[in-house]
Amino acid sequence: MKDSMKDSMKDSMKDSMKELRFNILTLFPSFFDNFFATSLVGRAVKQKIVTYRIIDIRNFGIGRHKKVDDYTFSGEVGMLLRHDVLTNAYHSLIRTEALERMYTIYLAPQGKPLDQGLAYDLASIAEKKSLTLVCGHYEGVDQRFIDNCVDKEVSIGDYVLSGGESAALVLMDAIIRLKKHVIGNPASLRGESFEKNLLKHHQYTRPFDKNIPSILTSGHHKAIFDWKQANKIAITYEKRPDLFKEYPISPLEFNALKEHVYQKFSYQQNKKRSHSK
Ligand code: 6GU
Repeated sequence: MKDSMKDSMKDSMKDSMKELRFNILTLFPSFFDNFFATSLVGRAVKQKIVTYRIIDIRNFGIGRHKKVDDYTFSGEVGMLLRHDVLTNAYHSLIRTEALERMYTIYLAPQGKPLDQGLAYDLASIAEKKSLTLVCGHYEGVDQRFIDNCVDKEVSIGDYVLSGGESAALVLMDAIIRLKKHVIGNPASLRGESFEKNLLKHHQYTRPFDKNIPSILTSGHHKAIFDWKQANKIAITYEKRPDLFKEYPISPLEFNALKEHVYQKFSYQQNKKRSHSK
């Protein structure tokens, strides 16, 4: 192999990291203990596929009382995390982490709503950079910290949380399970909920009884595949019309859906009729 080729391979290997690295800035370090010790994530940590550092913001607090927050200049009730305290906590990472290798996320209601697409985007950024998650508390953080240090603000939904920690758990879970080798069988990532904007189809396991759709035990792979597809579409149509609108339905699938809706409707009508007799 030519030396120049070796060099460019080395460069691209250097560019992508083997493990998924998280830095977490929080006032509640113990919040994360169970998360990193349990289940799929626990195993990934043991195997060093996931590594993490937790920075206790309190350690950077001011004075004898380690004060981390203060009143806003605009006079709202409630306190903000101080800019200098957060910045010092943040810069403590830079001793071991090159700034250009860090991607910083502030978890907050004003952020970009997390969905499976954003989880994939962040998982791909995490192939090259460590993800630093900043968990706010109180009324939020000083805007100067966001302007100077944050690459992206992320929200996990339209509701209010008391702090960013639970949001950070949600975000990390969604990202970690996309990392190679974390899920034993990567085929199980296929056909998941939200793939192509469809929810997952109904599933059954033992014990067997007559309420299990007979196609599923027929051994007829094409028929099972079609049933699953029709079932996903019907479930998405019923439960998440907002997602369904985004799905480019084919004429064949549309007919199957009409049939499904019609059957369900007649089933419900029959039930009503037999009750009223
Ligand atoms: Cl990411 N953080 C906080 N503090 N509240 C939220 C949120 C995040 N997402 C929705 N509400």
